[in-house]
Amino acid sequence: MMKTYSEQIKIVVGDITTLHTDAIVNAANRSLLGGGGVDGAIHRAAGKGLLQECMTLGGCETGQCKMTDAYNLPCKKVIHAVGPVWHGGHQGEDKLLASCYDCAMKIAEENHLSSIAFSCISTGVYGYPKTEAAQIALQTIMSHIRNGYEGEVVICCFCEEDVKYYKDLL
Ligand code: AR6
Repeated sequence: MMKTYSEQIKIVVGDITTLHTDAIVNAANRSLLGGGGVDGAIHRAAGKGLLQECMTLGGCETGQCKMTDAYNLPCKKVIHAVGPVWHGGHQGEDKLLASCYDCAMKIAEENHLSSIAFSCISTGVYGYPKTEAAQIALQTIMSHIRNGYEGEVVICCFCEEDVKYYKDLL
């Protein structure tokens, strides 16, 4: 059956730590040792086991991802993505943000994950403009769907206002 891309993409509002998808994508920093925002919420909800596993990973480069178990979270896996800090847009921020989504989708494909939920990487403390970030997120996700990813992709917005950036594009 033919699918339109947006049938596989769902936008939800809420706390990503409550989602039961195969994986959730964290907006982490290069240390992978926790922080504020969604990263802090994920570490608090997952419990100490997550930090212990993250300590074995040796950090992660900006634009890349690493996957861990989910411990006390209701999802099965956590994909930790390190988004770029926004410096005005002339330091390759767009490529680095696209690379985060690309890397997370590749991990989902390689591990046969049937659903993946993204937080809005870099759009909090890291200051990435939300319209541009939503465009990059959807373009990258859609290119994976076009190339055969059949699972469900959830975009988890933390507040209702953020939904419009994605809805307008879909
Ligand atoms: N569920 C879903 N989304 C959330 C949640 C939650 N529980 N909490 C916040 N958000 P941010 P960044 C949204 O700042 O910009 C951390 O300290 C939030 O509204 O968490 O990539 C890391 O350790 C925003 O839309 O991540 C890094 O040091 C989005 O998540 C740094 O912040 C991302 O905001 C990463 O900054």
